[in-house]
Amino acid sequence: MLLGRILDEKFASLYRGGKIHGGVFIGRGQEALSVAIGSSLRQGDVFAPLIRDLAGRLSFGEPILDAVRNYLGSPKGPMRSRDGNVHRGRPREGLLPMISHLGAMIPVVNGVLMAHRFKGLASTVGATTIGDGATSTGAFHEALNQAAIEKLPLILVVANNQYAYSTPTTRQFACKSILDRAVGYGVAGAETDGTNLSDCLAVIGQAVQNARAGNGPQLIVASLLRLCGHGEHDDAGYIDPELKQSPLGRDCLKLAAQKILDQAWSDQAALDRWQASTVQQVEEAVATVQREAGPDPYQEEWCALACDRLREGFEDV
Ligand SMILES: Cc1ncc(C[n+]2csc(CCOP(=O)(O)OP(=O)(O)O)c2C)c(N)n1
Ligand SMILES: [Mg+2]
Repeated sequence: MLLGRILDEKFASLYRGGKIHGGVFIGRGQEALSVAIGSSLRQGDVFAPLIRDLAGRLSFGEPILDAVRNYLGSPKGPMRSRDGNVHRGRPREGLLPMISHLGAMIPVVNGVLMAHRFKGLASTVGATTIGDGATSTGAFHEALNQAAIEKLPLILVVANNQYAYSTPTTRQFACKSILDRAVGYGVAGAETDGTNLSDCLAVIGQAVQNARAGNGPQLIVASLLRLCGHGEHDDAGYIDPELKQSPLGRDCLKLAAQKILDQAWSDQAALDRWQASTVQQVEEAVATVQREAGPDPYQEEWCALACDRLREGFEDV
C-alpha cells in the first residue's frame, strides 16, 4: 500500500513537472482494496487491473521498474515506449495489459479462464476490478452473465468510489446497491469496506477461495471514496464535502497504520523507517529510468514484447 501510494505520488509530481506526457491516473484511497486482490492471488492466477490498481499490481508481483519505465517512455518498459501510463502487463505471468474501454477486461479474463479449463489447468482463478460507473456498460453485463453460465472462477471487484469522472452514483444506477445485481445474474456477492484493509483481505480472500473451490463467479462490491481527481488533470472540485467527512472518506493507509500501532504489531519508528526506505526505493527506480536512453524509431522492430507470436515470420518451436 505504501509503495503504491508513494509511487503514485511520484508519478503525479513528475506529471506536474512536465516529465510525463499524457495522463496520470492514481489510486489514492483505493490501495487497501487493490492490495487485497493482488495478495490474495497466487502464481498461475490471472489479474487484470484497472487504472487505480498500482498497489494491487505491485502486490501481485509487477516490478516497480515496469511502472516507471512505462510512464517515462523507456524502451526497456513492458510496452517498449508505446504506452505512457497504465496499459501495460506481463500476460505470460498472468498480469493482463489493461484495455481502456470500460468493462472490456472482464470478457478477456473469462477467455483466459476458459482456456485454462480447456488445457486442464485446475484451480486457477482470475480477478479483475471495475469502477461503479463501468458497471453500467454492456460489456460488464454480457461478461458477468457469461461467467455465471460457464461457472468461471472469476472474482469481479467493484470499487464503488462514488463517482465516475464527476457523475455521482445517483446518476449511474437506480438499484439500492450494485450488489443487487449479483442476484440477477445468479452469482455470489459480498460487500466490503474498501477503506479497511483487514475487511478487504477477509472478504476478497474468501471470494478467491470460493472461486477456487468451483463455486463460480464472485462479485465483490467495495465502498470507498476516490481521494483524488479522476486523473491528475482533474482537481475533483465536484466531490461532495459531506462524503469527504463521512466514513467513506477515510484514508485506508492511515487506518492501516493506526491498526498496526493499536495492535502493537510495530511502532511509529518502524513505520517512519518503512516510509523513508520506500521513498528511497521509488527515487532510485525513477533515477535509473531517467538515465535510460529514449526510444529510437529507426531501430525499433515495432512489435510489443507481449506478442512475439503475432510477428510476421514467427515460428513456435
Ligand atoms: C466504454 C467506455 N466509456 C467511456 C470511457 C471513458 N471513461 C474512462 S474512465 C471513466 C469513468 C469511470 O468511472 P468508474 O467506472 O466509476 O471508475 P473510476 O474512475 O471511478 O475508478 C470514463 C467514462 C471508457 N474508457 N470506456
Ligand atoms: Mg467510480
